Amino acid sequence: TQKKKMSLTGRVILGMVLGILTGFVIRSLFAETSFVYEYVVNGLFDVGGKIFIASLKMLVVPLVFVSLVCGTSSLNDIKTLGRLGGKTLAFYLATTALAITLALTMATIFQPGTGADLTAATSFASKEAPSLGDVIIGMFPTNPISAMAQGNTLQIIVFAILFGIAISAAGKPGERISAMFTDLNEVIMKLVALLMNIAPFGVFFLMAKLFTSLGLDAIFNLFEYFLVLTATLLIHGLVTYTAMLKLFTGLSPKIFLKKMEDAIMFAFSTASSNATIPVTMETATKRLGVSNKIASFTVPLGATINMDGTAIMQGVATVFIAQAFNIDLTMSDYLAVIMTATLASIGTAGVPGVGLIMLAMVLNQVGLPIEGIALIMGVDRLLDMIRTAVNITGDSVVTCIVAKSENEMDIKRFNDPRAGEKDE
Ligand code: DAS
Repeated sequence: TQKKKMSLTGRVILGMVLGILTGFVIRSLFAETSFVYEYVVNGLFDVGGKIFIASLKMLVVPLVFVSLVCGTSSLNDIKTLGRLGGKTLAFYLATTALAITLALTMATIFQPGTGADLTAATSFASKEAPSLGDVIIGMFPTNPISAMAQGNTLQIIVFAILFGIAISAAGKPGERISAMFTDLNEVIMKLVALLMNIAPFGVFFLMAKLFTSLGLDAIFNLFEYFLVLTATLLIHGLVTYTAMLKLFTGLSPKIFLKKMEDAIMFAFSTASSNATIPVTMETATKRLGVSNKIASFTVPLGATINMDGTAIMQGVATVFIAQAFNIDLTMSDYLAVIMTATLASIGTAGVPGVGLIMLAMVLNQVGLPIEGIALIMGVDRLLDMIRTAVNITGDSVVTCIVAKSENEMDIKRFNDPRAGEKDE
């Protein structure tokens, strides 16, 4: 008999661990000018990692569009759509506000910035926070093809919803188009499954490259910031989400977290909620048992507007920077931070490092020096990876809550530990 092969999750973990070790070994054995860096680190690892990220991103636009058209064309009335949208938005905003409040509380209690050393100050450009009006106007595409070409998720979502509604209203022609989209969706999901097979290698390349250059020394200098932030991210990921899932759905948080493994690892190694959309979608529909109708809407929307981990970083970082510069924050500053960070996260795509740019807006809002960002930039990459994992876990919790409340969840599938697992 044939020996059973390792599951995909097992292989991805293996790729990640081997990658991290390889990175460390290369870093300690070879000089940056050596041929190993030239051909292996900046050659093989770089190329392999970039191809992996590109292949994930390649799937995002067709997947979001096709699955959402399928989802909305099977909703037979606008009322359902409105209710679904309202509920999803309310949960996304509430979890983000909760996340940032937790972050502000933790940072105020543990004071990571008191006595911090301010030597790193360099200049950092800030952008104005967009107004809510601009964000809403920006959601409507003038040209759907250009929205797709630019990968503007919110605009794609709006177009797909309108297109889906038109399909369900168009009678016979609508039915034919709808059948075609259903088939197309199957094919794209198959493509996701195929590409997941290269993930262990992709993750290996990304980790190996990153860990040859990751400034771990910086972590020692900013140890308290790092610790408070990581602890807050973990508390939110493990306690807040678990409690919410239990409270609103009665489902087992343990099964939920176990099934999230792949998506969490993808988010961690790519540091991009957007690039992780295909995996989050697969996890939600195939493993957690959420219907495509719900997941096709909540997952891409969440990857774009719901960033709890990022909000947590911004909360802790704001208090840290205020403490480091000896500036007192008032209660209204705290409220301003909660508002700005929650609003700024809408309309900003889930890509690596974007949280730092948004942080500049938050600092601006409460009059803190933008240079503060330079203090924490050195450790941001690793934290970006952790907070992205929290971001997509938040999207998935809300996805389950909305699905359960709409009776769009296959509980049997959720509870089946093998559902959707690939170990061929
Ligand atoms: N990396 C992010 C994400 O994709 C956002 C951030 O920079 O915080 O979720």
